[in-house]
Amino acid sequence: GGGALWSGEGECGTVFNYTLINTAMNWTSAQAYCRQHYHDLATIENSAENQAVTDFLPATTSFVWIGLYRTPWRWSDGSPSTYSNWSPGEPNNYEKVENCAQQNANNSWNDFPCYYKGHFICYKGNQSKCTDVLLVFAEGP
Ligand SMILES: [Ca+2]
Repeated sequence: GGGALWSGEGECGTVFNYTLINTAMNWTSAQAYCRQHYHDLATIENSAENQAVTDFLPATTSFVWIGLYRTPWRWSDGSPSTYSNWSPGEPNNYEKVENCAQQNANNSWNDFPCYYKGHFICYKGNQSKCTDVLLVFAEGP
């Protein structure tokens, strides 16, 4: 006999694909590493993403590199995002050599000399992730 096919779509949501790299590198080397192994240094486009990056930071990490640099300020992956979360008084371009951006453990950003070595956040790009589609086939009488 004929069957009835029922299908339901799964739940979908955005997955933040950030990864903390626990190897200290300067900003340029960090960018090259992320581009080779992931997508790029972290792009942060809104406060939710900013929090997602913060969640990666262990208490022992004073800062991580993110994919923001100048001049003008722009994202390593070319993202047009205008979101920013500078610490009060930043970016101050201290001694005119602070051309890369770090995120502090307090969740805000600071411009900092690119040659400093620090841990960093790579970015795979956000992806929409859905649970499996449920397919149920029921035999009719
Ligand atoms: Ca600064």
